[in-house]
Amino acid sequence: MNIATLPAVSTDTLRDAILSHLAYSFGKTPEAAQIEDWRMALSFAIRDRMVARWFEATRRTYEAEAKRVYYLSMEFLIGRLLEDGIVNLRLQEQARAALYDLGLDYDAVLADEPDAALGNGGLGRLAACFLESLSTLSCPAMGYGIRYEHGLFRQSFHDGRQVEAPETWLLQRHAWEFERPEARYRIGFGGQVRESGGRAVWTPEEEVDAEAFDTPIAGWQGHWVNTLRLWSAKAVHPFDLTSFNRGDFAAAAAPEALARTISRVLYPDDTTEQGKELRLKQEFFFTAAALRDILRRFDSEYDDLGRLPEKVAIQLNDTHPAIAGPELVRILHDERGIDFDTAMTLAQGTLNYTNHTLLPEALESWHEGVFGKLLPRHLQIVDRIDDAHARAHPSRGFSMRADHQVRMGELSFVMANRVNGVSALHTGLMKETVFAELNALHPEKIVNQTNGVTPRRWLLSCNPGLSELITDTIGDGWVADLERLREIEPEVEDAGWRDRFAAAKRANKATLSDWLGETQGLQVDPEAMFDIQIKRMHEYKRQHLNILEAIAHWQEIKDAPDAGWVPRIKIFAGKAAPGYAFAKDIIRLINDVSRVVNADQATREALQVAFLPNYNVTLAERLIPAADLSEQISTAGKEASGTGNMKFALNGAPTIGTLDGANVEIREHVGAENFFLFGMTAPEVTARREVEAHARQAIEADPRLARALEAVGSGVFSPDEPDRYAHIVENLSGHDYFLVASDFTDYWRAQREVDSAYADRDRWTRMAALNTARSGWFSSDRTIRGYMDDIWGAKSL
Ligand code: 26V
Repeated sequence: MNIATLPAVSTDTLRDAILSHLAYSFGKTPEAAQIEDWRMALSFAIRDRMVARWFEATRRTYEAEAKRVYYLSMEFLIGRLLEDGIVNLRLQEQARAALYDLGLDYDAVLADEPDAALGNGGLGRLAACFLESLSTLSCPAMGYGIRYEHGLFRQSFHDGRQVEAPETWLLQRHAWEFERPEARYRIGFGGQVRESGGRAVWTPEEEVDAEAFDTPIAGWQGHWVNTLRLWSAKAVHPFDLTSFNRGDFAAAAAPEALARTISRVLYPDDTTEQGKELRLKQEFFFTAAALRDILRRFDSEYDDLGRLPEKVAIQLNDTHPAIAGPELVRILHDERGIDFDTAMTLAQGTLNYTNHTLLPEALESWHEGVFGKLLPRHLQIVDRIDDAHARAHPSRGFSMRADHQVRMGELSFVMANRVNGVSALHTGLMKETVFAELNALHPEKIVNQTNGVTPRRWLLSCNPGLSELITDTIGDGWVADLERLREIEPEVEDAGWRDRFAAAKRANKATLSDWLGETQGLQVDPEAMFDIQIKRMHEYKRQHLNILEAIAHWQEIKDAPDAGWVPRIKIFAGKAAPGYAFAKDIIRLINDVSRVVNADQATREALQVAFLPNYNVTLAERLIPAADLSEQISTAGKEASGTGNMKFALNGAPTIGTLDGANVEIREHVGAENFFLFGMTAPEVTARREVEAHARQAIEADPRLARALEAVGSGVFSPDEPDRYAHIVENLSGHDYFLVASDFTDYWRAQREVDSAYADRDRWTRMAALNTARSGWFSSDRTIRGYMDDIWGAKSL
């Protein structure tokens, strides 16, 4: 069959394709097939429909000699891909009908797919949204990352405590990837650097192979398909026959096991940099393989390396691939013989760097001992880069090599053509704080690109009810042009339309409430307000502020159970880094509070609390469409952007939040009257920390806060171990770096405003609908256009 002429997809052709894959790709009859076989067969049938466009995109890119974009990221938090493929190829009706014909339930087949959880949180999910938008915008682009055998750990609770288990997504066959045994590069570590004929020659001591696995990423309507290329580590000599013949089977298999360690598991701590050698190995492994691949492709098209900046743009997603700077200089200078300064200039014209956090403990730096042992030549090159920069800027007061460290942020900044932050506030703070000095030297370098989310996954496919209403109202042009959601705004004045909007939300809440009943044993009234905070557990995100407010609220309800409370269910979900004890204690506290509060007959009509286990992309897709209220309550200045905040607003959940990250811009877009603002601003936070005993003061001034802390500290929620949370209370009444106590009173006030707004259901629906209508700017299509224009100089084909 000629792939260019794949038949148009009717239900019958799709059903035949599924049956054909079931037989010929998986060797199963329909009678013998398990749900996984059906899911694989359907996935292959869908994937087939992407392949022709994939080849076509490659051909057109070569033909146009277009500039290519390479997105290097340690993490791609993809989630499931089947529904994404079906929705983007617009095959939903056919797929549902074909499965129905085969006696199968569409939703059950989709639900069989494991999440590809190759990321920790915001940074990884952003990379996944960007890939989808790059394809939607027909931008010739490729993502590069690591094919972890184990993604982010699976979370469960024992007695309320987080327990981690390995994640095993690759135990099932992965439908979407193509193994490329021929795309293989040797990556070295350690060893020696010698001089030979005036050139440095690096002879690594240890070598592994990086083997490529390609996943096609189809954009909206499948017009364009880019590639996500993930590297898997393989032994150079997979098997030691001499050991095997000796009968030493463990030693025989050792090379393979050792090599595979590099791509075995995703590091689960996204906040504390521990300087682990294996992590640096992972970083160099995928970055070096990507650069080789990029240069091989460049060489196949052009013969002048001087054109690299004109034809290639490489984006470093945080500092994790920062070794790309020295590695590119090493290849150009040591291997290709270009003089050092020119090599450095070419690299600087090609690389760009996105910063995703200002938290000092998350900024990467490597001790020169570790760095030099693993990458001896790169350490020399970093020193030369640092020298060159110091010579060019004699007044410079910093070094990327201070305190025997290699500071990856400074290195990335110096090696980049453009450096960007991820929200207006964050970019401003970058200029004022961590990169103040570098910004003064290079005032044109830092630009802002406020994050966005893909509307295909985060509205069209996760919220079919609301999507249908929008499409009924304004047509489906909004899917590729999200700012057109503004066109629903006039309808918000129409009572009948508002009823339909409210009905869509209510239906989503009913679905979630059924699911909570079936899977979590929770009985929740869909009429109650669904108040949701879902994100990684971290002190700066202040899940403890939320639970303290819940406790105080519960205490007031107990004081006057019949006072006409607005019923709420507070839903939490999120993972804590395995070594982050405080974050884990907050999980346990929330679980303990939930047990006590949910068992209280006097208050349970008014308030329930739930912590859902194993937060992931799929759970987010389930929760966000059913949310009434979005909790975005970080200490101002700490959340670089947030992207969950955008997903909630888009799905018609107003925010209660601080002026932090992209909350600031969300509030500007949806209107201050449709956003529940509270808390100190970033400058007020800085000033407040200087106030002596600020937490004590705040607690003394607010009896509600005092009483809630008293309950936590005295064991109301942990009667079997009354002082279980003494250290939390001590933290919040003492140092309280994240200013939970100081923001509590205003948070409480804002929550009561939320109550009265929600009680007026028509007013609430109006606010919710205006959030949807005015969130179109937060599409990752807009963000990617910004990168294309301001950073990459790339064009849509
Ligand atoms: C940092 C580190 C530090 C070293 C160990 C491993 C590791 C892994 C990941 C990270 C990245 C943390 C930064 C991050 O995820 N930032 C989030 O980026 C989102 C997308 O821009 C943004 O919306 C969130 O506000 C920001 O916290």
